[in-house]
Amino acid sequence: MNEHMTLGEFIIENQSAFQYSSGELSKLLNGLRLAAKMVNHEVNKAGLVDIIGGAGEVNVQGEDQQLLDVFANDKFIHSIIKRDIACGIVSEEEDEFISIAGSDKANKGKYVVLMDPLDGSSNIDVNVSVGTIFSIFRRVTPVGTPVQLEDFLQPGSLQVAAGYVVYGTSTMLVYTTGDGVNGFTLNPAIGSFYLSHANIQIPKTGNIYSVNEGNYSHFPQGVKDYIKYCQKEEENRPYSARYIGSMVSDFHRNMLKGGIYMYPNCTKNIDGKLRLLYEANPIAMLAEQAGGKASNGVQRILDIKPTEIHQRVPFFCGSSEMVDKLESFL
Ligand code: P6P
Repeated sequence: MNEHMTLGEFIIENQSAFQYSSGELSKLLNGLRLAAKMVNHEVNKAGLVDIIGGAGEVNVQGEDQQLLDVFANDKFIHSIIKRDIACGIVSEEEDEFISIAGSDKANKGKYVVLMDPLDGSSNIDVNVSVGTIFSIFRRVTPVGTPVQLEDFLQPGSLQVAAGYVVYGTSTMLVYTTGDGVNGFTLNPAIGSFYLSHANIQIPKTGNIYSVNEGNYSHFPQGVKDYIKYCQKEEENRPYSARYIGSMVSDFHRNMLKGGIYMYPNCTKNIDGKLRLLYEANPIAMLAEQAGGKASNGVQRILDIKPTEIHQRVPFFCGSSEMVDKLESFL
C-alpha cells in the first residue's frame, strides 16, 4: 500500500474489495471528501471572525456569514444530493430526515447517509478542534421508491461505511468500509488527502481516560467506581485524564494511543448526550474495525436497534481491555 497514495487513488484501488463494488459508494465517498475540504477551509478561517464577520453578519465580500455548523450541514447535504447515489439523509442539524428524489425523481439511490456535520462546533471560537462524523447504510426499502424512516433505523452492525473528519492541527479524514480503518491527512497547499495512517489499530489497552468529570456527582455508581479505579496508584495507574470536549478529537487520540472515551448517562442526561445514529454508531464501527470496542455499558453499540433518528445513548468506546474493565464495574 503506497504511503503517498491519495484518498482518491485509495478509494478506486479498494473499490473491488467492497462487497457492493459498483463504484457508487466510491462516488459518495468522493462527495464527502470534497465537502470536507470546503468545510476545512471555512473552519480554518473562523478565527478571523472579526475580519470576516460572525454568523448573521455580512462579510467583507458582502456574503451573509453563516454559522459554521449550518455551513457544514449545507455543504455535506449538497455534495451528497448532487451525486444521485443516496436516497436520504439524516443530519444532526435537521429535525426530520431528508428524502432525495434524485434528478429523475426515481429515488434510484441505494444508500442513506447519517451525519453530524460539525460535532463540537461550540469549540470553534476558542480554536479547539471540531469534527464531521458520517455513517452510511444501504437502504432496506425498494430502490425507486421514496426513502422511509426504517431505512435510517438499522442497527449499526449493518453500516457499509463510517468515518470522521477532524479539523485539527492538521485535517484528517479517517474511514472504514468494513475492511480496516485508514487515515488520510490533508495537504492544504494542494488540497489532496494523503494516506498517512494505514490500517489503524487501537492498542488493546492504554493509560488515558476521557470523561467530563464535572458531571461526576450525577454518574451511575459503577462509572464513579471506574473513574476512581483509573485514578488509583496501582499497577500502571493512575491513568492520564484528557478531555477535549470534542468527541472526534478525544476518540482520534485514544485510537492512536489507546484509551477510553466515556459519555455516560447521568441524572441530568438519562440516556447520555451522544446520538446513536450519527455519533455512536459510526465511531463504534471505526473502533471495532480498529480492534477496539464500543458499548452503552451493557450492550454492544452496533447491536442496538434504533427507535428514532435523534435518540441518545450512553457511550463507552476505545481500547478493548479498558471497555471490558469499565463494563465489569457497571
Ligand atoms: P460536554 C460536543 O458537543 C459533544 O457532542 C462531543 O463532541 C463532546 O465530547 C461532548 O459533546 C462534550 O459534552 O457535556 O462534556 O460539554
